[in-house]
Amino acid sequence: MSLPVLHIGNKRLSTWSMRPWLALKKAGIAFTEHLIPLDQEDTRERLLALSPAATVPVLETAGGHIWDSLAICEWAAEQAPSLWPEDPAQRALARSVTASMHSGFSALRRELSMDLQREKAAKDMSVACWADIEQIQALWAHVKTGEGPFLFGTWTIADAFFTPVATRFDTYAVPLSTDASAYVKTLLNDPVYKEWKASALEESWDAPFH
Ligand SMILES: N[C@@H](CCC(=O)N[C@@H](CS)C(=O)NCC(=O)O)C(=O)O
Repeated sequence: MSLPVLHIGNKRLSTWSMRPWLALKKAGIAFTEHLIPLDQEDTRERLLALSPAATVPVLETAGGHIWDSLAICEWAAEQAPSLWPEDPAQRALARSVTASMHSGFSALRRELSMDLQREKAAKDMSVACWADIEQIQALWAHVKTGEGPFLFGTWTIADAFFTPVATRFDTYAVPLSTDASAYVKTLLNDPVYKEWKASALEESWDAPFH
């Protein structure tokens, strides 16, 4: 059977694509990747050919196409259960913080867009963005077990969802608590993330068409 194909956006920019890419790699699930450049004249048409959501990531499997970063991560966790914590209460908590990231923090997402090629520099931010930054740190402090470097000790999907946040905190030189800084460092020094980043730094970029 042929390998699943993970359709992704530009590695430099696509936070949603990064999450399942990290999860599949961490799970040791073999896949090939296919990049669809974002913001080009034919992007929407190419995305619509993959899913009615017209977004990346999409995982093309023998059983069908799966879209949405969280759905793809859940597919991976069915094969590699260690992508979530083993303890049911911790697993529920991990799903809660992951869902918070998946559906929230819109000011942070809007104002501090991920760009792995951007030169590190602070930026003016709205009150709403500062509130998101505070809330994320509070979330981390609430769940972090202290038993390992990641939120739930070993690496889980929750860490995949916060890795793009860590890149934003780094790129935009956001001042953080000591614990939050240490966690950001852990995420950014992770070898699997570094593999993604190395490709992102090599990407060329065609100007957006609109
Ligand atoms: N909730 C979706 C969001 C996916 C999303 O918004 N992806 C962006 C790229 S990062 C996209 O495909 N945008 C459509 C476009 O650029 O035309 C997920 O988790 O996968």
